[in-house]
Amino acid sequence: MIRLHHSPQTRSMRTLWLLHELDVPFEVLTYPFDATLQRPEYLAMSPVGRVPALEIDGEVMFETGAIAEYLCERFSPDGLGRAPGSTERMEWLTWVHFAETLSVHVAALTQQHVMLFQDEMRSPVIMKLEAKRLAKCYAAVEAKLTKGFAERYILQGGFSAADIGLGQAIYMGTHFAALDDYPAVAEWYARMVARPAFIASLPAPGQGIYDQAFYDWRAWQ
Ligand SMILES: N[C@@H](CCC(=O)N[C@@H](CS)C(=O)NCC(=O)O)C(=O)O
Repeated sequence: MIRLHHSPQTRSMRTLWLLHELDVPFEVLTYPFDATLQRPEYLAMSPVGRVPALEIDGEVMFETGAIAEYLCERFSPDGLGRAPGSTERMEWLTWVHFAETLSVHVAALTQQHVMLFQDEMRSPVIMKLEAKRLAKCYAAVEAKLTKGFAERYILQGGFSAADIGLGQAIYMGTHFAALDDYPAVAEWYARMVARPAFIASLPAPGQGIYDQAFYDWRAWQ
């Protein structure tokens, strides 16, 4: 039995998208993105109250990167995963986990723009800095996608969990930094968000944490 503990439009969407792509049976428990995640019963699964948590075969995992590694090893070692010893293994691990480097900037921007209820706590300086650091991550993905061969996916060998991790992180990132200066990323991203499994992982109307398509630090200057 696989059960995903999920809050819409958060990192748990990355695991939800992966589960849909893996086409394995699973259920989803959806939580509001609030103090519900600090209840003892949730903390018993995720010790600092973060989403996702994943119940699988009587055990519980947290951390999207670890979950991606484990699920791919189990269900798609040479499809969405790259098995130990395979030529793309090192690259796969690198880019699966690079999603988290993007996500820390998205999390800081989400806190600044969306989660702080007192305007005096917001800092346009932090907003600008984090948006620029996020765009620097886009530049790294742009360089990867244009690295000497016409890649359709993050890895030359084809669509993998690296596309899912980065696609979800960039989906969140587009709320704060546009893809206009990154044409290869924009072209790849358009294909990622057209995938049925991505669409199936989107929040139901009114359920996400963002009520704007784009949050501009300049609005707070
Ligand atoms: N590195 C963790 C980060 C998980 C994480 O921080 N999730 C956020 C949602 S995107 C969360 O649950 N935040 C709640 C909080 O900060 O209290 C992962 O990749 O799973």
